[in-house]
Amino acid sequence: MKNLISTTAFALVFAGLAGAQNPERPNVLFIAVDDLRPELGCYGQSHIQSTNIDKLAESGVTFNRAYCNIPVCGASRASILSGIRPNRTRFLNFNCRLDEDLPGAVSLPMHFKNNGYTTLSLGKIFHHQDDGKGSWSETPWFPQGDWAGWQAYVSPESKEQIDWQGNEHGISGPSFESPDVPDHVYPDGMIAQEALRRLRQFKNTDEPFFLALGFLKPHLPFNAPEKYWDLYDFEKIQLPANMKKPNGAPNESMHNFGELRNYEDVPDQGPMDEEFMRKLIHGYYACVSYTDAQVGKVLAELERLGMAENTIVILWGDHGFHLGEHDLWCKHCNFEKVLRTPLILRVPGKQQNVKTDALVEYVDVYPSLCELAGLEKPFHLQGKSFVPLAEDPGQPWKEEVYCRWIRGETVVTQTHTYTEWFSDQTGKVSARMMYNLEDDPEETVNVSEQPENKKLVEALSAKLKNHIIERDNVVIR
Ligand SMILES: [Ca+2]
Repeated sequence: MKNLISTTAFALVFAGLAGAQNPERPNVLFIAVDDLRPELGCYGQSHIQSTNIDKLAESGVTFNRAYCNIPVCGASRASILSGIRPNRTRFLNFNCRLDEDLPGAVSLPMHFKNNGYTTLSLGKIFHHQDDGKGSWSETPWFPQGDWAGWQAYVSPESKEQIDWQGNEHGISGPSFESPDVPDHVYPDGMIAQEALRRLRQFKNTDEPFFLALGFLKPHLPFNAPEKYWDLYDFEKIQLPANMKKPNGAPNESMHNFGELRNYEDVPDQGPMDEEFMRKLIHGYYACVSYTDAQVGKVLAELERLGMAENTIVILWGDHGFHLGEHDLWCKHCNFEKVLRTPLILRVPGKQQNVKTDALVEYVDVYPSLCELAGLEKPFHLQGKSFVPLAEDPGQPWKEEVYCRWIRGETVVTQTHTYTEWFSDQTGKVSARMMYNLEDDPEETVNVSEQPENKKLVEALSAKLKNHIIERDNVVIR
């Protein structure tokens, strides 16, 4: 711990001087979207209406192969905000705390604050509002309303169905609703309103800002104003083509999507009927379009105020999401649909409408933003800045990125994804799976046991072992 504090203090003093000598320090608009998967217009999905995020992508860089390091809200956020990888002892689940798992770590917003930025958190940034102590210039702001907590039900019919006892995840109500209400009745509309108010205030201040907006949708329950449901024709909404466990996949790869089953209208076990599943997909799409509209309001105001040319914008989803693929829903596993995420970066003055297939991961966000703002990178960071990709998106980049979930460790390369599960008792590998993303992008056949893949499996297994040693040996306390 002493090492961390003393070295960081030196880095901060140095970075502070560097920042003070540069009056044109760019602002940062840091937009987190909860449970957003890369099913957006800018990712080639024409059936989703995401015109505002698409417009952002047209003016920046879209990362086609971005990966979260752990597919669950709290842990993914703790990792991205600390620049430190999750491992077998830290950042384990939805309710983890950075302040408990890595006390003393200098978070991304704290680093900006220490370098003269005004840092604000609106909505869901850290999973717990009071986590990341010292990160923000003000107490994090979270919308309040008469809509039953963060799950935010507004229709009387929904409220009647709520089980107010709930559990650790919150109260239990229906999995979606579609009332005819204005945007600002729900939290995300309120977050956008507050963001507009804050941007107008920033217009008249000299200090640069790091404004973090954490939109709650499309996280369950899929509650959005009716007009966003009306953007889609229910009759045209289809179930995914691949709704089966992959051939030869180990049982460790599957789960019972308890997060969804916790809702009152979802059976605790067994299959859901087809129409209901299509309704869930419809709801997810509606929520994506609702959040997209809120993002659009904020970006339009940034433009109107003349601040877009001095503001870096980064938009990210905290992990991917299953909508029935592999007979799975939600996150919490090691498949591509859950590990791969949307990531868009806009840097004023840089190339526009850039797409890159380079492999990047969420520990790379912290060093990237440091580089863009001209701040020293704290020594504890485990990622690599992806800023050079904004200039030259096709250059050779990382050969692999790493993700993990509970006992499953995954390495992703340009062509394959390989996962090993280890036993809690012995610590040894108990199961594995591999998919060839070029031949089988939907991950339908586990090819880890095919004799012709023996050498590749050995090579990827060795990479995982080395990665785990390197990841766990970094001095962070
Ligand atoms: Ca999430």
